Parts: sequence; structure tokens; C-alpha cells
Amino acid sequence: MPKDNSPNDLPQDGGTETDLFQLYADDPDKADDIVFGRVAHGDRRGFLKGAGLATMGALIGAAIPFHRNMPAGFIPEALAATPLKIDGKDGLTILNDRPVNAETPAHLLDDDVTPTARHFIRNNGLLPDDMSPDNWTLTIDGFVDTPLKLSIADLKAKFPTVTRKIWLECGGNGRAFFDPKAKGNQWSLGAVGCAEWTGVRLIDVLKAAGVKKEAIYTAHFGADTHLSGKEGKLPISRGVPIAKAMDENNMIAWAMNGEAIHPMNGAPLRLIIPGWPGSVSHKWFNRMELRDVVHDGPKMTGDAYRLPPHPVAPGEKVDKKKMVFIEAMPVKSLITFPETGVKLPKGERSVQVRGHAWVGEGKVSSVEVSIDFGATWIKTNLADPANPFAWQRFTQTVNLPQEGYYEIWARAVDDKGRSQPFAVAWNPKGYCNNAMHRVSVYAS
Ligand SMILES: Nc1nc2c(c(=O)[nH]1)N[C@H]1C(S)=C(S)[C@@H](COP(=O)(O)O)O[C@H]1N2
Ligand SMILES: [Mo]
Repeated sequence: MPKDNSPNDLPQDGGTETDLFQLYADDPDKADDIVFGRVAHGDRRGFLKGAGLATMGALIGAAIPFHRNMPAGFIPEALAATPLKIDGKDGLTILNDRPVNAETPAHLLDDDVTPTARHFIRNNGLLPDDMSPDNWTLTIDGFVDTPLKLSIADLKAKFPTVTRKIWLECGGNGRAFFDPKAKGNQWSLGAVGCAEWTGVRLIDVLKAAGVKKEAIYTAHFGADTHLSGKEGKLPISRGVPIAKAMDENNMIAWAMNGEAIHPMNGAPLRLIIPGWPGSVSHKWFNRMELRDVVHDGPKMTGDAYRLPPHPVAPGEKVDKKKMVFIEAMPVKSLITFPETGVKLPKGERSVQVRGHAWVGEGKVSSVEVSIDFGATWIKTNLADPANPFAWQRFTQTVNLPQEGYYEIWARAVDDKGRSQPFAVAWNPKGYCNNAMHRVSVYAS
């Protein structure tokens, strides 16, 4: 471990903030040492000292009078606001660096198929050391007739290949808008994306293994490691009821947008279980166990990925034991054009509004937009999904009557008549925020 905290430890090429992120990506411990000063790993009190403090001050451009109050492992907002530099990712907003969590600004999600560079990243642990596809194996075991151990070449050879556009949304997307605040990643709007995935159907593989009568639940395992570094400790291991596992839309994927899966998105193999919180779509996927009990891995117990059984008042205490698993994600829409805050050229009164809508089961049947704070609503043109669980494009041109400040609101309705609320339905963990998206527009 380097003990010298001099700012010279920072890469010399450029010396900008983003170099720090590069260093964090390459060698988080060293980056921590540089930024926070040398304190025993795992026993960091967040005290910045000497050159570490000087370095951070230099990066921010000002001294930090209250630096003693800063929590361990903390990246100041001033740095967090700069784009994260990860190879093959572009324009994402960093929320955390260890584990890496990054979301996509709404206006960068305009494509029908989200480019890999713009697909969000939600990691609970650290990337596996070895992500090479050649010696990767996937084990299917537990309550099956014949346990399987398959290479990626086996998957390709033994089962039909399918390619599908599938949106994934983190269960906590929109958490930043909860009041009182909910603990966890403060996602705003962009922990969602719709990439094109190629792989095999999970159901084909499960049938090949033979699902036993006793199997009622899946358990998902991957090769990422726990932040603590403890051997055998899993960052996350979720599962779904067997009926959901047998949905023919689920995939075991080795390609994302026609290329190898990005390392941050689960290379070389990942599970895709559409419609449910992103957390069930296991990355760096190497084992599925079929169980005769509800899976109890990390992020399955307590109040993880659970909602109160009935609406509660903001801040209300809810008995954890009464909370219920999130299954299908609620109906939602995102305005991807115009970008919020846009100033129209002088005299321009017409605005093309576009975005996407999605729902965790069934289909979105309409999307409406409003330019008058919800007093009246205008139907949009809504496309069918390219395939089940692809998000649906909406477009409409709206005319602003005169100069001034406007908000464009969007709300989607699904085929069961369910719509989006104006304000977030508060819950203790800040999940499933499907409040209407609003963008501001200035006409001059
Ligand atoms: N192995 C593993 N799989 C994982 C995770 C993880 O931390 N480790 N995060 C989950 C969560 S919470 C989400 S929202 C999605 C995010 O997928 P993405 O990073 O490709 O966008 O991956 C899921 N699969
Ligand atoms: Mo998530």
C-alpha cells in the first residue's frame, strides 16, 4: 500500500477530477488513500488529513472547513457532479463509486434501444476479477432432476438463441424524490434503460434440468464480491417464485446491443427477468438454485424490496414483517425530449415531446401530456412495444399559447386502467416511485 499521500500520486496526464474517478475504477483502495489520507482500511473515520485533504481541496477548488464531518468513503457532490469516466460508458451521473452506481440523465435516454454507453449501472458489490467468457460456467441445481453445468458455448449450442429489447428499472429509481428521505441510492429518474439482449430462454434451460415438484422459488448467484472482501459473503442473491421463473420472456444473456455485455452490466453472462425490479436480473450470473422455500439470500429478507401492504402516510413506521415483496413494477413514463429547462428560440411555440412508457405486466395503453399543470391532457401517439417488455415510444407536438414558463407533464395508463400519481406514494425504503415526470420549458 502506498503511504505517500502527496497529490503527485494522482495520474499526471491532465490532473482533472475525472482522473480521480479513473483511479477509483482502477484501484479504489489507492484512490481512497489519496483522497482521504492513510487510515487503516475499514477503520476510516472520514478524517481528512494533510495531503489527502489538500488533494481533495485542490480537486474541488476550495478548502473544506467542515471536513471532519464528512463520512468515510464519501465523494463530495462537487466531484460527483462531474461525469464518471468508465470505459464504454458516457454521460452517466455518478451516485457512488464503491460500489459503482450511476444513472442516465433523462434526455440521454431518447433512443428506442438504450446504447450500452448510456445504460445505468447498479452494483451492490465489486466486479469479479475474471469475467472472461471462455471458462465461465452456469450451474443449475437444487430441486431439479439433473443438475447442469453449462459453458457459454453449451448454452449457444443446446438452446435456441433469442434477441429481445427489454427495459430494466431499479426498484429504487426515483428514490431521491421521497420526503422524508428514504435511505439508499438517491436515484432520480435514470435508473432505467432498454437494451437489446441476446441469449437463451431461461425456461428452456430449466426444462432441460427438469423442475421438480418441490421447487417453488429460484435463488440467483453471481461472481461479484462483497464490499467487505469477506470470502463467501454475497453482495446480493435474490430470487423469484417458480411461476415467474418459467415465464418465457426470461433470458440468460451473453450479449447486450449485439456485443459482449459491458463489464459493469454483468459480463459475460446475466439473467434477465423482465418486469420486476432490476435486482432479480442477476449479473455475472453463474448459478441458479431451485429451492423448496422462499429464497432468503441477501436483499430478500427484512424490508428489502418490500412495500407496506397498504398506503401509508409519509414517515409512518411500518412493521417490517407485514411488508410484501415488490413483484411487477408500476406503470411509468419518462420524457426524453425536450431536455428539462430548455429555452425555445424567440417566437417558437411548438414543441415535439417524446419519451418512453413501460409497465411491469401487460402493456401501456395510453400516454397523455399536459402543458397546463394537469388541468387538461393531450393524447400522444403511442407505439406498440417491439416485443413484450420493450418500452413504448410516445410522441406528440404541443403548442404553447404565449411566451413564459411551462411544464410538460406525462402520465401513462396501463391496460388495467392504472395510471401514474402526481406525487410519489411514500414508502419506507423509497421503492417504485412512478410519479409523473415533469420537464420545464421556457418560451420567449
Ligand atoms: N450479481 C449482481 N447482480 C445484480 C446486481 C448486483 O449488485 N450484483 N444489482 C442488481 C440491481 S439492484 C439492479 S437494479 C440491476 C441493474 O442492472 P445494470 O447495472 O445492468 O443496469 O442489476 C441487478 N443484478
Ligand atoms: Mo436495483
